[in-house]
Amino acid sequence: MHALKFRPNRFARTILMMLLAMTGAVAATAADYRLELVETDWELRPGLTTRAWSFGGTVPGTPIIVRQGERVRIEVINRLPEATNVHWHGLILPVQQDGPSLSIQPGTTHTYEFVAGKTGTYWYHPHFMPVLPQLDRGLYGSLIVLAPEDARYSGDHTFVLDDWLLDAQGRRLEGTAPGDMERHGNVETVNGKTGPAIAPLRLVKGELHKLRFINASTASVHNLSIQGHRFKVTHTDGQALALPFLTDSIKLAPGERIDAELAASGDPGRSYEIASSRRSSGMVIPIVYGNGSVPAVSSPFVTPKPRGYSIDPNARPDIVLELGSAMARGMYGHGMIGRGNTGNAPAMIWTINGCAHPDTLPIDVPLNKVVTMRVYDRDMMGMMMGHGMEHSVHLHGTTFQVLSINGSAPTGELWKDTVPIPTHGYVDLAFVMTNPGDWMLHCHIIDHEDGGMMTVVRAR
Ligand SMILES: [Cu+2]
Repeated sequence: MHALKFRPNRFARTILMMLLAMTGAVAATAADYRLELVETDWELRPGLTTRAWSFGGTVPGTPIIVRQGERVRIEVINRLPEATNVHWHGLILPVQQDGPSLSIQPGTTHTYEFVAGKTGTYWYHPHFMPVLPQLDRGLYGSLIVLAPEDARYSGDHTFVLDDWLLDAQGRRLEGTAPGDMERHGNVETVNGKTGPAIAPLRLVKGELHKLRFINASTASVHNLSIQGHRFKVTHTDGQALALPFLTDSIKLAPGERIDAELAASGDPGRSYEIASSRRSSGMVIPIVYGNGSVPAVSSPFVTPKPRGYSIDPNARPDIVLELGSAMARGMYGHGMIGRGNTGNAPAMIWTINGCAHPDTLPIDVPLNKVVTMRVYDRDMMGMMMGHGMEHSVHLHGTTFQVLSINGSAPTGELWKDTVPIPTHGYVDLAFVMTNPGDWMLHCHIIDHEDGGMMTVVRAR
């Protein structure tokens, strides 16, 4: 059935993919994966184990690493006590493969099948409402579509960032801390490990490594700083930047990804680290140098061809969305209460143009036409409560060009699938839907998504 049937371990697979990429072989390859959703006792660090839900027994779940143009077949076996589904965040797929409309019942199997399109750093997670109790228990994994040039880095490393709200025994604490409207953790993890259990990044002077960061947290923004080095940010949400830039700190809102190059320019023998601004929660990646050095590796980054839409910046956007919130009772007594509110959560609903999902109005867009959209943060409730959090808006089924943020165009073309909306500000976007279907648009702060900040873009 498949030209290449291979159920390899991660490393064998990566090497195979790199060889294929290097030789430029145009093989009709197929990738077969099997993701079994199971309850797992997961060790975050020695002495701290929690009961997680996982794709394949590990947190993050089985990494999916494929090549552009490869046929991907993923068998999903649900061994959890409740129904679920899987969304391939950032991939542009036929709507039946996108996830949210599916319900994979306990004890049943569903097979996704699609062709990997654009190269880049993506991820997967359930999109079954309410999403929070599933994603927040560890149900996520990376999905990498390798580019040929990726094989020329000295190393290619994926870091999936998350946070967990646990007691000292590792038991999951439900709800949110007093005064919080979103669920934030007290233990932060990199690839499912915290503090001293996080694997160091090992470098040799002269090398050039590719780092892929994925924020799988349901609400927390992660700010990472690096010592003694600089990141060269090359991709946002898997899309190559027209103008990569150097920085010593990066910020990822929920759902966002950043790819960066790291030139090993430090002193051999010295140690460095990449650390979160909340470093006491355990998110610290040590950087350890081996002995010796290699000739400096030059960047294989390929500057993308310009593909921006030509849009009159003074034209009115086709679609205007206003993000807001309200108290579920009292001020907002129309029964429009999001389904995700649980008994012990604050009685907030989160709205788009005044309505909470499933009562939000669908947005109709034509297929294969450029659509412009302005998204405002009008979260007055949040402002009154001193909240001021950036909603992280994700659109399924396409990547969009960020035209401007608070009226300022980015330096160089910027393409994303998830974008934070500045507090009381706005973002202008443009996109083309190439596949017909109902595509979700929602806040990737999962408390907000479950609490109503979601609608559907109907492409016909
Ligand atoms: Cu939000």
